[in-house]
Amino acid sequence: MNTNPQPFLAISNRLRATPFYERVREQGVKAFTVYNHMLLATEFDTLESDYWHLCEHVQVWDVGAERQVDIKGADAHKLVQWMTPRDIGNVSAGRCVYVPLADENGKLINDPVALKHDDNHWWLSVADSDVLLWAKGLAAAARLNVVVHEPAVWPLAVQGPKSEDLMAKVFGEEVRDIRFFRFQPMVFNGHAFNVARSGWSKQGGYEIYVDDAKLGVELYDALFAAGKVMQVRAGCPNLIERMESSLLSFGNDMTLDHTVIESGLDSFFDLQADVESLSIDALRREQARGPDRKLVGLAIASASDSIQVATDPLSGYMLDHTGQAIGRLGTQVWSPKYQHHLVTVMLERPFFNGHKESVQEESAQIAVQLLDGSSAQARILPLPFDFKAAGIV
Ligand code: THG
Repeated sequence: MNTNPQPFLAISNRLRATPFYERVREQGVKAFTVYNHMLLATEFDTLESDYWHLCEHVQVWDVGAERQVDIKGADAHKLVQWMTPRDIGNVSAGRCVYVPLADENGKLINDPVALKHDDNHWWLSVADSDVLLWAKGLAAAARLNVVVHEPAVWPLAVQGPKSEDLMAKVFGEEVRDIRFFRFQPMVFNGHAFNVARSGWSKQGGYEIYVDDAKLGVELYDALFAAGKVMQVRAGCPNLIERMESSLLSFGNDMTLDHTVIESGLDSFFDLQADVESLSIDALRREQARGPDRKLVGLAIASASDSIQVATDPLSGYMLDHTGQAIGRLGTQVWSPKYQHHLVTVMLERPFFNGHKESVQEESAQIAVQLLDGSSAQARILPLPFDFKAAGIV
């Protein structure tokens, strides 16, 4: 086996820093990933202690890698609707909306949160793929009256059960009135930042769209000063928490190769709505015939917190106990809360009958291969995980 020390990431200017990079380093970041050509922290103390802290206290996350694709002009609404099969006709200004973006075959491009400033001005707060280029290409080819660019904006997330109290100390009591997936300007040191009730955890929280680097660092420091009594810590999207909360990660759980329906993202909207969208016809055809694969959850009961499912190293597909590939592995992690190993997998059609109902059957089980050569029974569960319905809690 490999006895070399863990290789490290050579950081150059192509991996753009955020205004908070020095702070995050000082605060002891242990690992980064690359996201939208930027550094995104993945761990501070240990995955599990970061997780418990997030569930109990409050964390400030530098999620500046969640880039904004700014779309402005008379055709802005038209372009955003063209990119997503979700009907955005009724979205009002000041609202956030989760919008899968898909191509003419219904395959995913990205799964951003869209923020509507007004009819002629939208932000797509994107996951890890080059939506900027896709949007510019569509706009240029269709000769749309829009300007598409990536503004100097770095989201800062404040997440955890004490996030509301911390935000109220820094921005005033008014932040308590911001409802889920709404945003509004909130003033700090004389500058209005857009603040949304959102974030990539289910522990509650906000996202501040920092559009001034210098003031952003002052805000960062103010959050840590005010949060001291609440045991605030620097944090980041946490693998354990986001799996327990069934928050999907584009590139991990689903990719450019998978459709909106295969990824289960059609559950967020109605495919029958009348929309001018690039992917809608392909998606309706796929819905009628049933998808070829389906993203599902697996739960493996285990006494050990260190089991790992095996994959074929070339395809990345999980294997059943006979060595047969069952579907592409998404994510796997041990859940300390549910005492199960949680997995996402893009299960191929032979292993489900193409309809949602079949994977909801209580009895659906599959024997999967583990890294140590043994096998384990995995329960197939629909996403989002419902641990109560599954009898796990
Ligand atoms: N916040 C912002 N930008 C982002 C993310 C974010 N860009 C990248 C990535 N995360 C985009 N992906 C998601 C996935 C899920 C959610 C948000 C962004 C999410 N989902 C909720 C859920 O699944 O219950 C709510 C969805 C809804 O009600 O519509 O929040 O986190 N700025």
